[in-house]
Amino acid sequence: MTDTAALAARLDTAAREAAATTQLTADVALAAPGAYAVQRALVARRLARGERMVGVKMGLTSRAKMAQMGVDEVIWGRLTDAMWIPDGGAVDTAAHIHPRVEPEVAFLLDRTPVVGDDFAACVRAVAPALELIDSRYADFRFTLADVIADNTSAAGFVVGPWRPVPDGLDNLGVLLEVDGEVVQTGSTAAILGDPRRAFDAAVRLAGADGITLAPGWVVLAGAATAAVPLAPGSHVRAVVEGLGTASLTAR
Ligand code: 0L1
Ligand code: MG
Repeated sequence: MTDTAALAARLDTAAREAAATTQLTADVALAAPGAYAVQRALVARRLARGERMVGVKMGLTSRAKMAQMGVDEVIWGRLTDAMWIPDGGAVDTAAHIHPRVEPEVAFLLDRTPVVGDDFAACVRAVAPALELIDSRYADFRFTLADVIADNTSAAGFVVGPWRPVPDGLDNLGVLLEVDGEVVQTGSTAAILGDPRRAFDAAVRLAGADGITLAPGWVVLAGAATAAVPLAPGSHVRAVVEGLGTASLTAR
């Protein structure tokens, strides 16, 4: 087994057994290109088990998360159908290591975009969304290369009702509620200043890795607030001004 395959297998096992592993970078030298190769191999294992790609997610899209990681570029990960949680659906917390949720905005692609394409010409609809993240590393601690290899902590996502793209997306109020209590407030401005920039980044970064974004795929634009831990029994709802809500219940 190559290093890349072995590292992907290690992260895959950690996710499937809900048992944290140590950072890959504690054992091997890894920079972003090698880390994306591990991510590709990691998701290839899921695809070999019958999952299919349904989109991509952008990560570290807020200035706060970028500063925390000491980077000035967003990262991206792959979404498969097995990660798609129906709106209002249930998440088994025992199937994850230390799951967290964050409110996001999702885009539905109408056609395959190329770099420089106009957002409005390529995106058919927009929706409020929740991302379930679960680092496969102990204590949710990692370097940039580690988190890229770990498919940018992607574990699941909920998409609320799709609606036509409104005129302005750059400053919509966002709430994250747990059991009816507001636990985080933010704005879509936290997503790269305007979540439409996440679409541009998705096209550029996934395209550079040979990924063709397909009509019907979802782009998760990034978090509008900090993520919060997902506790068993809790009901979580993202509310995005003018777009509606997306929710899940944790078991
Ligand atoms: O979706 C995200 O922004 C998460 C990116 C990875 C960092 C984290 O797990 O918080
Ligand atoms: Mg996210």
